[in-house]
Amino acid sequence: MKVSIVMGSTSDKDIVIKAVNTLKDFGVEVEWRIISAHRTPDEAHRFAKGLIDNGTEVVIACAGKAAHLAGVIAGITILPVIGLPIKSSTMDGLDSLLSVVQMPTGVPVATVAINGAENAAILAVQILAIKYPQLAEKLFAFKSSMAEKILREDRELGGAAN
Ligand code: RP5
Repeated sequence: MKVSIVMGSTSDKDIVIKAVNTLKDFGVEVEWRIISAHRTPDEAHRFAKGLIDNGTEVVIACAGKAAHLAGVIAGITILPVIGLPIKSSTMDGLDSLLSVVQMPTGVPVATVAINGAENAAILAVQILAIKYPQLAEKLFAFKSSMAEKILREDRELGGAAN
């Protein structure tokens, strides 16, 4: 089980590392690369064309500003592509979000929230869990622990769960 993460710039790394760590927590093999749709377009094409041969099953593409990386990769590969819009300095990430999510019919990019790196990773795990039962087990445990945490916090607050 393998996820390839690609980001447009080294400046995306502080956000993207959260997706890498979440995937590792689930025991998923991760490859991460810096490839720009604009600055290294040939490499972006080579990367997208080689994904299936290198064993990748899901792609997470992360970029900010005019964030075309996820769309370019989704235009080349048949693998599911999750788009992670990175918050930019000038428009709070709305530019990135719209660039990632507004794909033409026939070329979907499953877009998560601005800077939603953990959710990008969890969505990738959910896709992989269709094929790998051990990941489904981990997701059930993950959901239970989230629920337990909220119930505990509610109890501590003196809420109805008491
Ligand atoms: C995008 O442009 C990158 O994904 C990054 O979020 C944004 C800015 O890149 P830098 O100018 O910081 O390298 O391609």
